[in-house]
Amino acid sequence: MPQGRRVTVRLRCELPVTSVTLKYVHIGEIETVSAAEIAAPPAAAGEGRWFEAELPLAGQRVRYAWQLDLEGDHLNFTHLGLHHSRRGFRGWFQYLPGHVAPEWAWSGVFYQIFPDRFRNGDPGNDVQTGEYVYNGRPVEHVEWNTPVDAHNDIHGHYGGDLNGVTQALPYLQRLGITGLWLTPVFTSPSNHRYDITDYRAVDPHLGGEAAWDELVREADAAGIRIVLDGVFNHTGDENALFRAALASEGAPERELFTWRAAGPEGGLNYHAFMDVPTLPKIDYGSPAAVAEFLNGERSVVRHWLRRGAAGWRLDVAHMIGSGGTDDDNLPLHRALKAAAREERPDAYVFGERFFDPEHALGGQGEDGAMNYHGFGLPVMQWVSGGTHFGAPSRLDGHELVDILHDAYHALAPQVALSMFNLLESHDIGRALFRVGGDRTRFLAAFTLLMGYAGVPCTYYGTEVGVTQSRAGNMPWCREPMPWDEEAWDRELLERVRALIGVRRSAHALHRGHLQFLHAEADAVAYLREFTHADGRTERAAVVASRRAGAHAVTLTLPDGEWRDALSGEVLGGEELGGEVTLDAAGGRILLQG
Ligand code: ARE
Ligand code: CA
Repeated sequence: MPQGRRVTVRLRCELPVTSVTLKYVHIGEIETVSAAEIAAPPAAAGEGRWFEAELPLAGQRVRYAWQLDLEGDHLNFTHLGLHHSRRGFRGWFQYLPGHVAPEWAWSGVFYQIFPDRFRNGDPGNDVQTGEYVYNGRPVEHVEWNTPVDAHNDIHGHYGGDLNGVTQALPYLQRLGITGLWLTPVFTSPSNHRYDITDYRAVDPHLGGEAAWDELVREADAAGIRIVLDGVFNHTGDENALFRAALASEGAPERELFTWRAAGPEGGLNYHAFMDVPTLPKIDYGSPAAVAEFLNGERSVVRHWLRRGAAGWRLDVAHMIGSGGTDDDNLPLHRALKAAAREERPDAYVFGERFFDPEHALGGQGEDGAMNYHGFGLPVMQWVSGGTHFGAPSRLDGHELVDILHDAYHALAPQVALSMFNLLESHDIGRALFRVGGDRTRFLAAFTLLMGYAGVPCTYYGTEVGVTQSRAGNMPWCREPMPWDEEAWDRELLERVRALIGVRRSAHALHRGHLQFLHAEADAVAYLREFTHADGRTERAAVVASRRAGAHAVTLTLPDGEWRDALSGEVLGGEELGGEVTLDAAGGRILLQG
């Protein structure tokens, strides 16, 4: 509850304390303020006395911890628990003053669509074989339901379009989806469209402007918002700006790209994403580039928010810059986000940051990041018991919890709740494939996803059982969605739908704090807890096993009655409280309050 430049923080404490002190970092020094004991708020349940203190808000990131004085003893309380030693600032709680989070996203569930592969709503707009040549090879039309093939990785177009997405809105709505992330939809030659020719036009092969407008209108009516993919590190090599820049050394467009000597054996004379010639790198040392794409009056960022998009996923966000360090790039990211917020005050902007996102997420920059390393990759690695990008792995539940704990606490809670959580995407292996098609193990991971802190996103087709024909990442993870319902795994679909429903209805899962409860080699559990201003607490406990068969797990839960979120079965009671033993196979979510 911010009040001017202070925020009130409260502590419920079951220890026999003599006094409680709030410690915080203020302009580099540790300051303290004593906490006052207050009456328990009206709806508070459970044991304990309540304390309250005013935390002054100086700087962009505030860090604090509690000191508890007991008879002859002092304890520190941080997110690492209770301990005697100070441990520097490790484990201190964080708060970002003035940070405005896109809270609408917290209570939603996203669905990722790769437009060429989701649904062909209008065969009339399909790319025809030989219609044009791209990067020296003619494009090909591929029949729906033909398995993906290496030979047309980039050139094979299945014909999916935005008309198809609009047609599928009732399906998505029934599944419980409230947000879509569409990989790029602007005019581009390849099937993935990360090589954009025209940033201000929806690809005619996806139905063009009319299909976009209709989709936005219908999605809005269905309570579904659309986040677009912003490819701002590079353009496509057929982009008019790049063509002009390439054509003459004197062209004004020249400064928008990054040039280098071609080298003795020839090769590219410009920098490109992963040296892929079709993806020339934009240079944000150029004010014209910043204005054109990010924050000019007519920038691409602004344009599509005006046209109805609800936010941006930033492709290779860490690369967007002028070739400098993360620090050099931060002002640019802040400017991008500020422009987005001017157009749409609740725009959700998150970066694809495959590796460490922490640096970028201290406030004012992106709201969150795709949570690969802090969630999806370790969870899938654990549940599949398999390899981690080719390297053998024996990650067990203890290590998984360590990784998740550190990643969660590296961020302020407002940011952690805005992380974009996912198990799979168009860039990595499909979740069902990685667990060898085992539904039980997949559902364990999916349950962890639906219960976790951050915005969950599921990848198209997984809900009906779409997997891969062979091992690897792209293009194998980009099979066309089957619309013949005979091919669907209905049982899986119903369970996924039910878990999405739990996510959407449980308040503790939207805003709750996260705390790990349990770890053993094959099982992990965490608690989500949210306390309202009146002291009423809502809780959810999430437990998952990576075994394909029954696995009895014993948890120690906060007192009170717990019910299984899916079956409604009551698991605790007055007399039980503490220990609960349950079968964690396939994952369980328990609710209280
Ligand atoms: C194409 C082919 C690939 C081929 C590649 C290289 O499909 O089979 O290996 O070319 O020649 C887009 C397309 C891709 C295309 C790529 C280049 O979607 O199909 O690949 O352009 O033409 C890393 C980055 C991460 C990036 C991925 C692709 O860290 O940011 O690589 N992701 C974004 C998008 C992509 C998109 C681009 C970037 C470019 O989401 O879809 O690619 O705009 C491990 C590694 C990571 C690696 C990750 C995934 O975790 O450690 O570094 O991510 O695997 O591969
Ligand atoms: Ca089509």
